[in-house]
Amino acid sequence: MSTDLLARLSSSLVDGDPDAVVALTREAIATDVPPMTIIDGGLLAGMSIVGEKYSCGEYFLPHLIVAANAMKQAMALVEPELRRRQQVFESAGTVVIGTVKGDIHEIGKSLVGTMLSAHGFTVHDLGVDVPIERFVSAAREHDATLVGMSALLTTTMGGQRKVIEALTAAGLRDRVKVMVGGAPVSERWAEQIGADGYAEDAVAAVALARRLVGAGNG
Ligand code: B12
Repeated sequence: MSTDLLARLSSSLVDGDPDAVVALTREAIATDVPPMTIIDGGLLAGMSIVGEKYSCGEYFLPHLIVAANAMKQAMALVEPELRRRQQVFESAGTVVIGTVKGDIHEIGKSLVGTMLSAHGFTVHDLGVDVPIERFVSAAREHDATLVGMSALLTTTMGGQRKVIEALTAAGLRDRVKVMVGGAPVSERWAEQIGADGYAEDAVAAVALARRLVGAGNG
């Protein structure tokens, strides 16, 4: 019964059991549950509970990481199914994300990227130590709706401003929203450098991204 299977899939994500998430996703595909139903009724349902638990302090970062990785593994199984059935998986928006030049901290940036991808965004992760021009060329190449920049060092956060300036100089700033994050970054900093938003963690980043692309829920 697909409803029971989806409930178990959602619970396994909430319980942080990646093996069960993968096994139940495979079972759902094998029993012909439509891919979008697997995503909405199982994976995203579980992920939103994880997000709520994190926001209210019941869950901590490790729970988020485990769930996000499990979701990523499950999405890798579901996405080919979506394509096979020629269902168009409507992306919530296209995000180019990376850690700015001179900075090799990747955990937070990757978590934000994974969470965005888990919530329907198409994510191009440029990695760490990303040169200014690379953000600009990737935004153009992928026709990005959003550029996300991470900086964990006070010495590298200025790179976020430089990327915004470069996006403006390249004539892309009107087309792309910019969000920034990282431990030393703040709402105030985002305003100072002319970013469109700041989020303190990956859950808030998803809400912010949705708000910036006009998908609500932010
Ligand atoms: C792990 C770590 C490292 C690892 C990184 C490994 C890796 N693969 O990423 C290593 C050991 C390599 C490292 C190196 C260094 N580190 Co370090 N590092 C840390 C540490 C302990 C944790 C960072 C982390 O991963 N946190 C967990 C993640 C999940 O949290 P997060 O990154 O903040 O991300 C969340 C939010 O910020 C937000 N977010 C993040 N990015 C984005 C992007 C967007 C768009 C949005 C919306 C949101 C968002 O959402 C994320 C998820 O919830 C921090 C301490 C700290 N409290 O931050 C120091 C810290 C950042 N490091 C520090 C320093 C000084 C260094 C070094 C210079 C040390 C040295 N002398 O070599 C080097 C710099 C190397 C370089 N050039 O980048 C300092 C920075 C001080 C400062 N203010 O500048 C810190 C604060 C430690 C300290 N208290 O002194 N580091």
